[in-house]
Amino acid sequence: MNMEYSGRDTERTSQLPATVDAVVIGAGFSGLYMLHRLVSLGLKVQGFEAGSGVGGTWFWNRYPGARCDVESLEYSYSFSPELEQEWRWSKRYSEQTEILSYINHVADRYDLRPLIRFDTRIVSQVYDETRQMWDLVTAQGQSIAARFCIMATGNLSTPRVPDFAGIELFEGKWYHSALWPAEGVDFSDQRVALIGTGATGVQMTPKIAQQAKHLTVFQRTANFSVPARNAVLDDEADRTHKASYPARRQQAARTSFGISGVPAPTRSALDLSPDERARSYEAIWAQGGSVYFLSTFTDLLTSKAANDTAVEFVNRKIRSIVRDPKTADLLSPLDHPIGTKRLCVDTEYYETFNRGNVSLVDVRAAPIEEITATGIRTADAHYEVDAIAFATGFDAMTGALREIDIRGKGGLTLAEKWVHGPTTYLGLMVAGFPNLFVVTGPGSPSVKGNMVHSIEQHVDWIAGCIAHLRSNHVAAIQPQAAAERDWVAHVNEVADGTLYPLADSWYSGSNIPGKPRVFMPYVGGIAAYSAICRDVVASGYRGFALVGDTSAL
Ligand code: N01
Repeated sequence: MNMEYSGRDTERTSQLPATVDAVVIGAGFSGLYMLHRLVSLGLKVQGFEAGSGVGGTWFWNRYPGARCDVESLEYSYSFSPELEQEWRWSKRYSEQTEILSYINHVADRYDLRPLIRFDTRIVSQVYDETRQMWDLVTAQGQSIAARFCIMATGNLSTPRVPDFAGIELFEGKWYHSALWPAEGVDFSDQRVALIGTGATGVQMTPKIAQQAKHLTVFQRTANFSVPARNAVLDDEADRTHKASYPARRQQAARTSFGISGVPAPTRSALDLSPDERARSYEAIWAQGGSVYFLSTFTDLLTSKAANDTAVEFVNRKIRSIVRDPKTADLLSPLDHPIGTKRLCVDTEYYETFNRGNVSLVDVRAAPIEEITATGIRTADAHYEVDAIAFATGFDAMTGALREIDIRGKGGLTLAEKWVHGPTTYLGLMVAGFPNLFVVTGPGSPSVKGNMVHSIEQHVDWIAGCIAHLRSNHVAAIQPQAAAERDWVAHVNEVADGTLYPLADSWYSGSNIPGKPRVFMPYVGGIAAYSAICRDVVASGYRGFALVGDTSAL
């Protein structure tokens, strides 16, 4: 196998503590903040991270063009006013290297690194009902016990490398976007194939095209993309934003997406004349950004007729940018309402198809049949390439949890419990798995908004819950089965009131053959969700069973 990456599955060998109060798995945005909160509460904690450094998503996804599509002043921690003020973002949307530097800065500033065992995967996690403790084992067989386990394992952290026939015969190099070599890849003078046109492929395309001799993009499904309009963050914009940071964070918490500064829509797309509507879309297109675009009107994600107006606008834009009409047609999505799959944000994606060294291949019409020693064979042609970049996505939301052999009460595995799809209460906990918390799990808004905002909200909730249990000498908390059932029904009911179920996407597991089709994120909005979480606490952890007395242990 020629896939190149570094930092996986090696382990430091020094002894682990036999027992800690809490284990935190994952050292991305979630894991780091969770560690910080638990240490502040006085808990003895141990963090684990499969990679050789902190950063999670931003550690692994080093592909060309990787950057966040939420503005950096929003996509950053709010827990520390000092941190907010001292960090200076250089761009409206920061690139991966800058976000990774920020996360490293946070790890050092709060002295979190010594708490983390790097290069270490947890492979098994078993709940002992007698001791009311979790027993965990690492890939190399080291053990540790903890009362609380916090899964900060991420929503998009299990890369999906398709098992194309013949891949082992390929004589060039191939790479997956989420396992990209830390030292980068030089595609100069190479013929490169890019497979996948989701958010990742859309970011990679212009960057690889600038370097490669020729880039062939293999597209199965066209995706909508809107321009980022990325720009240098000037001193004035930085100062203004930072001067009102607390108010902005509070405003973000009152929105659906957890982002401040996006005007709340007030009108239906259907209330305007075609000319007025076109002017609104043009203004938002010029401003850039996906959340802005989807906030143009109140009903873009709930009314098919309203959504169709946005589809028509973007498809018209594509045809105005891409000179070859056949390529423009192929790039125009027809199979899903805009925004029901992740709306991509790009820098010159469509423009890139006007370059002489870029071609687009429709692998829906003629699917990829095999990878050969020298290229890619589709149903109707063979494409000679020197390198392949896979932007084929992830086993999202449940993949990282299912990779670990997690066994709760009665020996039930999480994989068995979730055989028909994930079930959680609030996306935070699973019935039958006491003291196991999931940060931004299935059933929470997570990927449907500003991840860092959602992460902080979850971590604060979990920290508050653990503090409550400890001060009341409660040994364990878990959801009641009925509360979990009701929450899953509510998540589905809310999704069914929108257009989201009309798309095949990783939101519903449909990108992974055999994965149960269940719409996983909660799309009721961050503000509504946070209010429910607060209310559950205020009503004495409604829907949870709190059991056992630690003073007797
Ligand atoms: O993955 P995807 P992604 N043959 O699953 C194609 C976040 N993110 O890594 O649609 C041919 O969206 C597949 O085709 P199809 C963001 O949340 C954020 O791009 O299944 N093609 C699709 O085109 C995002 O949604 C940022 O027909 C195959 C692509 O691979 C999430 O990560 C940037 C194939 C996979 O698209 C995942 O995005 C990047 C096959 N056998 C990512 N198998 C920002 O913040 C798969 N495909 C900006």
